[in-house]
Amino acid sequence: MTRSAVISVCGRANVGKSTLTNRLVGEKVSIVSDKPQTTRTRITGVVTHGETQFVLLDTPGFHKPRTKLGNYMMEIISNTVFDADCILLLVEPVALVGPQESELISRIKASGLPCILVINKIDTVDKSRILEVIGIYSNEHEFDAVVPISAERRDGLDILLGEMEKFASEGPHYYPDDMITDQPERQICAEIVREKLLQCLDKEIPHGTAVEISSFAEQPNGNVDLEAVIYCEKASHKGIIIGKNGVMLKKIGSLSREDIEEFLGCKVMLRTWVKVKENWRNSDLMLSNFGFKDS
Ligand SMILES: Nc1nc2c(ncn2[C@@H]2O[C@H](COP(=O)(O)OP(=O)(O)OP(=O)(O)O)[C@@H](O)[C@H]2O)c(=O)[nH]1
Ligand SMILES: [Mg+2]
Repeated sequence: MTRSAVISVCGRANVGKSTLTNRLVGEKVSIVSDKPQTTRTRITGVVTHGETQFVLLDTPGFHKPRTKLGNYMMEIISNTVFDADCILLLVEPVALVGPQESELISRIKASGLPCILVINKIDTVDKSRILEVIGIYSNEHEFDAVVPISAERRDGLDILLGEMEKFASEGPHYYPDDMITDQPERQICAEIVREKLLQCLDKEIPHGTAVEISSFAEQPNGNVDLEAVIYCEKASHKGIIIGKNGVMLKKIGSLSREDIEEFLGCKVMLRTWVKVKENWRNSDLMLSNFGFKDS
């Protein structure tokens, strides 16, 4: 008999939700960066272990929105996190319940859903600190389990999977067993380019970018020709993204190409363009054109 569970992953920005999702899936389905608000929508990662299939729902970081894009991201959290069999609340290994965690915990209580507290990044602190964190969070809510992990180093993930297994129930798998995500290839390629923008650029610039794959053409020899359009919010940002003599765009392009080749498993020719769309993060029309539609 097969078993399955839908597990949502929530927490403040930058806490490691996407890193954990990728580690559990065993492949990269969600982009990661050291900047907050990297994930903008719900990303599904599928993990099948023998009889059991977990459908992981990675979500944007919980924050106070300042743009319509931010509002969309918060709606995704509300619509995704509480539509699961079990919630993973990821927190930093800090003995302080911040406003984001407080708000999430009160919504978790209201939902009545099971919740596992996952303390991430334990590689950055000593053991005594972890006990303090467990103590402080246990005062806030009766979690179904508390699991300290290091997503980056894969520490504690088997224990976490064991706890998640308790919330699986008998029933058919939602996805084919060899599937790891429901995102189309084009979207993953666009996200890879956005990851490189986040890696290479500072301050507000990467947060104001969106990437669209305008052409995805498989060649007779099996290689793929791609065209990516990078949208940014200001002409001055466009100049920075392109860089002196085009050096920055070249770097972003070649880092993206390497990862896309690995993902698609073939040679890739990637052409990139940069266009300005002022204030797109506050335009309903542009947001919906970029696929930020609530469903
Ligand atoms: N030291 C350490 N760093 C980690 C660990 N897990 C994630 N990180 C780092 O934390 C940063 C944020 O990781 P993400 O996975 O993008 O975090 P996120 O919660 O998905 O962030 P948003 O999508 O912006 O909400 C990256 O620089 C990761 O490399 C960990 O276990 N240990
Ligand atoms: Mg993320």
